[in-house]
Amino acid sequence: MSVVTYIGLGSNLGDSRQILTEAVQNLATLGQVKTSKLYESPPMGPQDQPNYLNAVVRLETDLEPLALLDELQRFENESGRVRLRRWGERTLDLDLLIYGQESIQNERLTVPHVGILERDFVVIPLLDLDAEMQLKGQVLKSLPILEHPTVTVLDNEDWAH
Ligand code: A4P
Ligand code: MG
Repeated sequence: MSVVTYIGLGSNLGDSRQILTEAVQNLATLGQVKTSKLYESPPMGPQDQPNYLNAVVRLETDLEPLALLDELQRFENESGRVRLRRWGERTLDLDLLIYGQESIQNERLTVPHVGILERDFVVIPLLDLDAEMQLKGQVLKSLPILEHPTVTVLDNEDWAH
């Protein structure tokens, strides 16, 4: 039985566009994928780091949550992941944002991912993939953070092809 999941992609070190393109190709080995537009966003957290490229992928997969997390972490490591500090610069960050309708809480995984509703660089690409999406009883397109977005669009949904 396949489940609809959403994966958040971020990079602000190295050739971020190439790194995210390869991440989409890797995710496509796990099931059917659809990509959001490609965005640039100012850093959340320490400000003395480069802007991020961000996107979200909708992935339909048969993998269980922890098996999916294993794959995401393998892709991070294979991209030569460098991560210097919490909320700091990194070559590739893959977050499991949403897994079907499930709420998951264990030592390796919190789903839905914490902070989705406060991060326009996550909410805006999610809305590309599902304009009517709701999460934790919130209609995403009505969130106040969308009134003054900090992200800019770099490319349309075809960016990874
Ligand atoms: N983990 C728990 N739940 C999840 C989940 N749903 N998906 C655990 C993925 N991992 C999850 O992750 C640390 C641990 O979280 C993992 O071992 C996993 O078991 P990490 O990626 O090594 O740590 P991190 O990313 O440095 O920390 P954190 O708190 O996950 O940071 P975020 O929330 O990922 O934020 N600014 C902009 N503009 N764009 C960004 O993309 N990203 C970050 C990182 C900071 N600032 C940003 C951006
Ligand atoms: Mg992370």
